[in-house]
Amino acid sequence: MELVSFDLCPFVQRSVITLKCKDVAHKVTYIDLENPPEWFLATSPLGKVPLLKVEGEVLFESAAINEFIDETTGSPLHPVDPLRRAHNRAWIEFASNLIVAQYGCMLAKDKTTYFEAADKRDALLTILEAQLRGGPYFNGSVFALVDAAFAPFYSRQALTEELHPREKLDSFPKCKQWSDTLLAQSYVSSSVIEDFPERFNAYFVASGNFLHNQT
Ligand SMILES: N[C@@H](CCC(=O)N[C@@H](CS)C(=O)NCC(=O)O)C(=O)O
Repeated sequence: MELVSFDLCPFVQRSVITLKCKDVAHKVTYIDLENPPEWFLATSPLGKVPLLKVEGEVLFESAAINEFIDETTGSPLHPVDPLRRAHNRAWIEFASNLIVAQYGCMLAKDKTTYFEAADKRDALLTILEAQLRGGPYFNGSVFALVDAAFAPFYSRQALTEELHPREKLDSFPKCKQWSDTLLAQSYVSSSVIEDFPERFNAYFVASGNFLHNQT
């Protein structure tokens, strides 16, 4: 399997986590999303990463890619019970909304915009916190695809929490505990490029955002 990636993309990270967790041999091809190659534009229906090239097909959308990886390798990470599986799918979509809300905080150029974006993200975290039960994973004792979908949010939050008190998960203790569990897994910690913190910070410093450029 070949995963087409942009090195800071949280959606690609979901698939890397799934591939690593299931010990699936794979290759990652990085592209520059600001200067995408022609072959990428010709094969990616929405012009987005991740893509998964497999058996002569090109799959897109991280949720679909992850389900394919899960169904064709090892024992399933998605719940077997249809009701629970549908429930998890819905929360995977929720995770995408949370990642977009997080990106809004990271892109905000001034304090007012940042606080508005942080309010939107925290409103989602409040809903998520109320949903979580005993842990340590979303469904209980076993890591699932839904955990892979949220882990990239926590990887980035662990970097931004040093920048502003509002970035800390202190008001969301169950999310914090879940984050600690996920980030301690080797298939999560190794799912980003080696110099991820440096590349991540450099990208947002250069964007002129509020969080990385507070004076
Ligand atoms: N819903 C998609 C979102 C993927 C996505 O937004 N990828 C970003 C990079 S993190 C992208 O490729 N953006 C390029 C663009 O929008 O032009 C998924 O889950 O795979």
